[in-house]
Amino acid sequence: MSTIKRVLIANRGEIALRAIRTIKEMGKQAIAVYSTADKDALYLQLADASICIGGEKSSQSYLSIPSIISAAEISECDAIFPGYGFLSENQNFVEICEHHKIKFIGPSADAMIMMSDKSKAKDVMKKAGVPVIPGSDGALVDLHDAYKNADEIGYPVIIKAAAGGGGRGMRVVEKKEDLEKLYLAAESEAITAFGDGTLYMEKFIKKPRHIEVQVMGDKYRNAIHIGERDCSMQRRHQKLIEESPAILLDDNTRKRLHDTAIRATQAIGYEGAGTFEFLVDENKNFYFMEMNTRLQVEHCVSEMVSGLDIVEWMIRVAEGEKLPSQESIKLQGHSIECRITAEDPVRFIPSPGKISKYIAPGGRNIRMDSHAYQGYVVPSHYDSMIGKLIVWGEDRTRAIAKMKQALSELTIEGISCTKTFHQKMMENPDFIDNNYDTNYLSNH
Ligand code: MV4
Repeated sequence: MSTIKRVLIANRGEIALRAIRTIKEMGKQAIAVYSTADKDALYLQLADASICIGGEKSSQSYLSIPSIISAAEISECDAIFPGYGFLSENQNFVEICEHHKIKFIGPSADAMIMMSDKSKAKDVMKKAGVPVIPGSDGALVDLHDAYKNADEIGYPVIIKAAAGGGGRGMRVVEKKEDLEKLYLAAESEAITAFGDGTLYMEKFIKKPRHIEVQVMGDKYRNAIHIGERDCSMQRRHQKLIEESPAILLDDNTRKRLHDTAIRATQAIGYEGAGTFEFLVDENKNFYFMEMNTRLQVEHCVSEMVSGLDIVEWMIRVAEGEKLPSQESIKLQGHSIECRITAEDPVRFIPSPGKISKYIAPGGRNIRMDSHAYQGYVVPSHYDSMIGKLIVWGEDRTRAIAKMKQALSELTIEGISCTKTFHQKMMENPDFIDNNYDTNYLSNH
C-alpha cells in the first residue's frame, strides 16, 4: 500500500471540480491545471493550488503531455487524475507517467491498448465467453472480404472503424449494391479521423438500446460491478439523459449482464473504473460493443444508486487497496442524470458566452455537478457541457418527479442551455413509458 499525498487533476470543468472535492475529502492535496481560456474557472479556486499549462487550444494545454508532466513535477504531485476526454485514454501518457514515477489513477497501458482497437477488443471478449455482436472475425482485409462477410452475416450490416468509437467512421449497408461505396467512405473517414483505416463488420441491430455496466477492478484481480446504466437517449452520439437501473431489463437478464461484465473485467485483469458498453436488441439479447477505460460523465447515477464514491475508489485502488465485496454493494432506487449543455435546446447549436444569472437546484437527493456560476464565461474552445443535474428517487416515477422539480429550480440566463429540452423530455409519454431506442431523437 502506498499513500497518495498530492494529486494533479489533468482536466477542466465540472469533472475537475468533482475530482477536487473527493481528493480534498480524502485528506489529500488537489492541484488543478488550466489553460488561458480557463483562468477564471471555479475549480481553480477550490484546488489547493493551480498551474497554468498553456494556451486556449487543447493541443497546447490539456492535451500537452510535456506541460502536464512538468506541472505535476513542479508541484510535486505523486499521482495524476485524468478524468474523461483529453489524455484519459492515451496509452502513451500512461507510460510517460510511469517513467516519471507519477501514479496514473486508472488502468494500465496494456489494458488500454487491448481495448482501444474495437475489433481486437471484441475478439478478447469473445474468448472470455462474452456475447459479442455477430460479425467479421477481426478486421476486414479488403473489399472482397467485406462482400464475403456481408453475405455470411446477412444484410443489413454495419461497417465500423477499428480505431473508432462514438460513431465516427461508421456506415450502415442495407444492400449489396451499396457496399463498395460505403466501404470506401468508411475507410477514408477512418483514415482522416484516426490515421488508421482498419474496418470491421457487424450485423446491423435495428432499434437498439445502449446499456452499459460500471465495473471496477483492483490489483488483486477482484472485480465488482456497480450496476448498469441506460444511455439510449442520445443525439448524434452525444448522450443527453442517463439512468440507473435500466428498467428494460428483467431481473434474470440484468443478473446475466452483471455477471458477464465481471467475467470480462477479470479476463483482462482490469484495474480502476471502467465501462462495458452493450447493445440490447428488440428481443433483449445483449451484446458487448466496446469498453471505455476511463471514468465516464454519467458515473454519478451509479454513485446515487450504490452510495459509493467512484472517484474515491479509483484513488484507493491506485493506492493498492482491495475493493469492497460485491455482496456489500446494495443497489437501491432509481437515478437520472440530465446533461446541461450551453447549446440552444432545439437545434443544439453551441451558445458560449457569459452566464448573467445562475441558480442551482437543491434539496434532498438532488445533485448539481457544475463548474458554472453567475458571471462565468463559457469558453467556446471546449465541449459545451456546463453541468449535470442528477437526482435519486425510490423508483423511476419518483425520480422523474424529482427531476422535474429540480429543473424548474435551475436558472441559467445570458446563454442558451438545454434545460427546456429536458423539461419536455420529462413530460414526454415515450420517455415516461420507456418506449424509445437510440434513434429516437433523429426520428422525432
Ligand atoms: C451499432 C448499431 C447497430 N448495430 N452496431 C453508435 C456508436 C458506436 N459506439 C456504435 N453505434 C452503433 N453501433 C450494430 N451492430 C447502432 C449504433 C448506434 C448507436 C449506438 C448506441 C447509442 C446510440 C447510437 C446511435 C446510432 C447508432
